[in-house]
Amino acid sequence: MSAKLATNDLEAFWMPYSANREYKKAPRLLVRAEGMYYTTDDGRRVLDGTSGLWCVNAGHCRPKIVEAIRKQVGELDFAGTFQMGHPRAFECASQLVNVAPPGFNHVFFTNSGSESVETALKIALAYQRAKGNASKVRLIGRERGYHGVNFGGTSVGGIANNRKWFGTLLSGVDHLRHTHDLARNAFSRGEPEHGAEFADDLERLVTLHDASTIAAVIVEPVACSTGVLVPPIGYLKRLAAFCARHDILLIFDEVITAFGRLGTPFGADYFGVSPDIITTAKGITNGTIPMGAVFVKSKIYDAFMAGPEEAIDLFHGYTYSGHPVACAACIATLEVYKEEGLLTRAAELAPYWQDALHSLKGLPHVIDIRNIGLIGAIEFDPMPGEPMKRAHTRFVEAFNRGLLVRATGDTIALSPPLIIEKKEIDQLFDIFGSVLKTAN
Ligand code: PXG
Repeated sequence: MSAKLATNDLEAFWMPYSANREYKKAPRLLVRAEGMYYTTDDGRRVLDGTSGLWCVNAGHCRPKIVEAIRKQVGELDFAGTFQMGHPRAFECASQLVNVAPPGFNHVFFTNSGSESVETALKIALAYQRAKGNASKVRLIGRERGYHGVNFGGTSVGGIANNRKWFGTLLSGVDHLRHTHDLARNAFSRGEPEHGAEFADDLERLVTLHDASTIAAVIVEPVACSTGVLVPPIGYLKRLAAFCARHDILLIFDEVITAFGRLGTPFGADYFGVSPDIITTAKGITNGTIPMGAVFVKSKIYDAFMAGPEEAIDLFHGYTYSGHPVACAACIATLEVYKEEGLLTRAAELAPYWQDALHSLKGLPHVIDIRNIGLIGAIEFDPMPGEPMKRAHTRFVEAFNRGLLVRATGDTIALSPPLIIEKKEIDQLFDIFGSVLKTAN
């Protein structure tokens, strides 16, 4: 029998991606949120420098979204979408297609970024088979990539800590080299100048495995979880051209870059590259209700529509694919994005953001600063023998001084809600600058 715990006991909740024992000794608890700020359990206001976890793009507790959720859950709480339907799912998919890059006419709903990735990988494999390319079964990811935590995403992912505990993972997966090149690109503003040729690493993998065995390549346009690696100028175009030449599908994992983070609706728009499949989640509902969506072009959707009309075309889906409450949240979120011009607002703020961020150059232990759109990263030299500690101590200290940042490895990542004002950008860097001056 399990022990009876008081409801304020912290033991029962095994927190994800957390140092549970350390956290539970000195918990950081958030109890309310509005706009750019959280409120802690001891009544302090904390500026949200991370949009929650890269998801609250329009700021917290936006009344229009909250109201749409309230209304929907009281009207149609659940209806499945397997051989059934409800109007919100169709409306939501159409609205999403309207903001997606040209050609992405179809949407498959999931409940998270991880599920979007699994879905995209399975669609890629099934597409190749449907087209008669049954030998195209390999999947290519990239070192330092993050594609969620399920088995497919973990397999194509390239962050060692996320992989090494979990056995052999999927077979038939290989990885491109990563694009981080501190020696040539440190303190780049925006896209780094050097490294388009890293895309040629795909040629090595094609030579090794043969294109006839490769179904798809998956990359994040900007690799955020690993510490914000901005693609070198020309890199993504080169990768896309190579994929097209070899009939390899290109999947952009836009779980973070979709919905305005770079100053364009999608990352594909920003880089002027048209992949075949795009995965999304997070900002799709402004973080309010779990949801993900995989966007595909008609050539992919149509390939599944060639069999008998009464046959199921894709043997895949989740109980909650197109959940009515998530769809209502998404529709309201897209309205807020549109009304306030949030899908392009980061472009206006980016120069100010960039200058403010790069003013931290020269502070103790800072070895690189990277940025694109409303994303920033500050990399520190690691403490000898204690990887990740340098960023973690700065994250804790920033929180104590009223700022939420995200520590990943020896890097601090910043990604504030897209509603941020210049005075809040100043506030963010004032606090963080003071932390960097005093932390060890
Ligand atoms: N792909 C990408 C590119 C992501 O960034 C996922 C897939 C998985 O999404 P879900 O919804 O299953 O978590 C992500 C998630 C961080 C951080 O601090 C990043 C993510 C999640 C939590 C923290 O960098 N990215």
